[in-house]
Amino acid sequence: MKGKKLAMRSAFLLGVSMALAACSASEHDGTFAVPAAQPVTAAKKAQDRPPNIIVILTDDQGYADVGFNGSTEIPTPNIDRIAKEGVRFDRGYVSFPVCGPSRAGLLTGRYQSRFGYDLNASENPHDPTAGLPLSERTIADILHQAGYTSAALGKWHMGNHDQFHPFERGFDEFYGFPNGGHNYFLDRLRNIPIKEAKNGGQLYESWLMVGREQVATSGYLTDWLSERAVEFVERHKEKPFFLYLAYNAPHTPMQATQKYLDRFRHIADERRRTYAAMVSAVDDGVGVLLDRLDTLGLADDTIVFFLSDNGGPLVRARNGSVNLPLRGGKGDLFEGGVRVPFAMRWTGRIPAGVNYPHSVSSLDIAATAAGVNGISIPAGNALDGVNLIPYLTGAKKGEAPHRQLFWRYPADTRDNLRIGRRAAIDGNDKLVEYKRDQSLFDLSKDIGEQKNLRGDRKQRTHELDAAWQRWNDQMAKRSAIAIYNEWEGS
Ligand SMILES: [Ca+2]
Repeated sequence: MKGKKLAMRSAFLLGVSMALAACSASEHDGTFAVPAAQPVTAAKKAQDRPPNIIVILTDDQGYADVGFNGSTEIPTPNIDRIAKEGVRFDRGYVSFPVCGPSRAGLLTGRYQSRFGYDLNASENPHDPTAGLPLSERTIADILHQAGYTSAALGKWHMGNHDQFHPFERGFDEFYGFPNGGHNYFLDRLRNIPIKEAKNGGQLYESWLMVGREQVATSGYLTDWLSERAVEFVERHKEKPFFLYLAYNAPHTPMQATQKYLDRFRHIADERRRTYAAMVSAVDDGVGVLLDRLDTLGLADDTIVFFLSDNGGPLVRARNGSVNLPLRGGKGDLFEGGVRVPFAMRWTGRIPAGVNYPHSVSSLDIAATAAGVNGISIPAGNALDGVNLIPYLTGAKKGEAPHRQLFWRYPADTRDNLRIGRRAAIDGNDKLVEYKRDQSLFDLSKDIGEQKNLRGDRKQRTHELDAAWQRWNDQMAKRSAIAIYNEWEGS
């Protein structure tokens, strides 16, 4: 029986690899071609007003589990529209391989290590140090000065204390939950005030928040969030808006409605089947949202990002995701932990149907939002990302947005100098260190990080190590937050 299971698993993995190989040979051939006909009218129209910005973030979705990265088992035609009508990032990275720090980086546009957010924060609702430090500004804060209306939908995870509420961080509307995850069947939730929650399980079961209030809701969480997203866009169609649509799908618990499960009867493994259903529900929501942008005539005026907050988990919180051909998953600094499905669309302004070969980062989202509005950032909150638009379509086309990217993952302590794992990318070369064991990989030839070149390229290994040390010297030496294992309810 076990042998048969393994054989099936191998056949499945081979299928994924073949699908990816086929994909890279045809649709994504590495070229960066600008379509001949740029719709000038659309470009002109878009310049008349600041663009709306939508960030669609999924939670723990595998690199291989979107159509635009080659998945045929889980069709995502609507998410794929973003890549087809815009840019698929071949090397799209997040700044950390688990939820909290990754989101802290994305929302601020800064390496979260700069402000000591190096691990998931404690979920203690009474701890004023358990969340995104108040010294930091979010994308919503940045866009507020340009007159945007902003909404946070879904998973917040930037602190359960009142002072970390999205309304205190630049957002005007909030529909979701403040902690790091949630149950999906809304009719089964309970009236547990966040402040009275004794543990993570109670937070997962608590009523959702609308604004600052917790209210009874019904339906399926993913659908509910998609409906709120469409309503928000409808209500704010006349003026620039920022929508941060942070689905908690397909993060555990594995819960899907029959409507979505029925699409995947052919998947024998129950976890994988439920995962596929949860991704499919997100895809339906993305479809409704993109359709609404079309009907409202806003597609040309709206930048849409899609990405996952980290790689698919293969061990803890395993959800049935696949990151192949990447090595590792959530929690790893191998590509499977930090290289995610990532696409961007700005119809008429950036090229369409392009496979972008250079490294980009989730840190670039805030910088792009600031850049398209000409907003300058105070030195104390200087961004680590770059405005991607000139790289995709303007004077910097052909240049790489980032020569280098860095990661660090401390041991489970507030001492950030006790590094458990770290990584640096410089061009195609990547240094990865686990417990002082270093590896050097050439990502241009070895996407799966199988061949350690450290022995052959000692000088290069040393250069990346030194670059990482220089970066690390600028980062916080101590955690500025209470960390996840410091609450008795963890
Ligand atoms: Ca996550």
